[in-house]
Amino acid sequence: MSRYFVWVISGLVCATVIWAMGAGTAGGGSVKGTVRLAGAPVKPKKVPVTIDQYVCGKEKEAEDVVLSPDNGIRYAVVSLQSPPPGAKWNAPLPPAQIDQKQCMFVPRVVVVPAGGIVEFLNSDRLLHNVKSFSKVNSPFNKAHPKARTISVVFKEPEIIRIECDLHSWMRSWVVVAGHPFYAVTNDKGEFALDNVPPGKYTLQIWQESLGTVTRDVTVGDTSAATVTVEMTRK
Ligand SMILES: [Cu+2]
Repeated sequence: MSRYFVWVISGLVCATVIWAMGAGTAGGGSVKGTVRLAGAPVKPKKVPVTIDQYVCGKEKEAEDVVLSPDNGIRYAVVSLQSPPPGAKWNAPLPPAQIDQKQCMFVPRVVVVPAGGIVEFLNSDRLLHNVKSFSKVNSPFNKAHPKARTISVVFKEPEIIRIECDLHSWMRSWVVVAGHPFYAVTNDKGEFALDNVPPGKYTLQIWQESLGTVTRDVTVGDTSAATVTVEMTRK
């Protein structure tokens, strides 16, 4: 293994650790919790596929709300509405990646810091297209042949919908964050924000089709503030 390779790998590891730690602030507690859909479990919606079935298949999960068996919501974005003073990243982060696999964007949601890069990949053996519905950042619309990587810099904080014009069901979201205290819920609906300085905060929870809810939390010196947030269909 070359020295250069080792250097690159250790750089990536450091950057990942810094991201997880919410760089730029000293120590503190954490906020952990679960985001759930209120009410009875809901069956996932399917979307029929009418073109390119040889790659895309015959139907797709709509993924407008992705739930665990007990209604934990995946891909909700949890953040501190007002970050602690001085919160910032100390080092550049590796690019986030959104792949296109069997005519779905994977993952559905990524978070990047303002000024960060998203690499759009295409693992499918057909042409896709990446179209952004940005309002604050510059919008773009690019043809995306197979195996090509399209790198995009997102300068300003914004939640941006990404679609493919060729396959109407394809959708993903780039969340451009203005500070490090952001988390995306996992497949059980769980999240964690670590190294939050003690104090009172308002959590903001956003999900693409359920909207935004807020929740006040108090973070102590060492213990974790634990919250369960319920969202409802409108
Ligand atoms: Cu497509």
